[in-house]
Amino acid sequence: MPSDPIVTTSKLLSFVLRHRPDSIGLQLDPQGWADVDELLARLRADGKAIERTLLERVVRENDKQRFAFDADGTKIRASQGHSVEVDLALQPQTPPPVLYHGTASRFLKSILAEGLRAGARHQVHLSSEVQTAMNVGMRYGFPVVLRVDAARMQLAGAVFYQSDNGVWLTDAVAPRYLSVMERGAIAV
Ligand code: HQG
Repeated sequence: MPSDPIVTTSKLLSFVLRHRPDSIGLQLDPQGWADVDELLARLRADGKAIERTLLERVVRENDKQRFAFDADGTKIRASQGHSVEVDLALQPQTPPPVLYHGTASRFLKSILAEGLRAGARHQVHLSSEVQTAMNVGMRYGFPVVLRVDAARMQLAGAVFYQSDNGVWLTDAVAPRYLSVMERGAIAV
């Protein structure tokens, strides 16, 4: 099956804009923005040329809206998921009372003992939708969905942010705020 250029370009941009801008000699500004002209030129110089129209389609049509242009369209950044140091300058927000985290069953024991940790990314990724969490969990194996008591966490002082593409972010989730959702309770 021929690969979808939107998907392959999205993966390339995730690699460069979230994890390894240095791999093409690119520097992100402190908020994670890259100059669009420079990004295209450096990709081209690295043998990974993409057309500007394709870049625009990826920003517009990407299934999770992973990338965003700035107001005048001269800069681009990943909306979340970075491992490089960036300050997305997100404002703290009140989350819905319940959020969800999808994971693989083999991680469950460790998560229930230690809580959710950010790992390589800056923060723990949570969703307001069970289905989205389920899809995230399926990437690593047999999916399990955890219910996160965001209301109680916030009362206890936890700070939540929402990325431009709607992902809820927080530093960590302690085990006492987690419960495993019964499969019967998940309408898929
Ligand atoms: C797990 C994708 C053991 C955690 C997705 C997850 C999402 C633990 C994995 C976004 C743990 C980290 C983020 C602990 C957490 N013990 N395992 N104490 N705490 N974990 O990929 O949340 O396609 O860094 O459950 O759709 O899976 O990239 O995070 O399984 O939105 O745009 O450690 O990435 O979006 O994995 O996914 P990840 P995630 P993109």
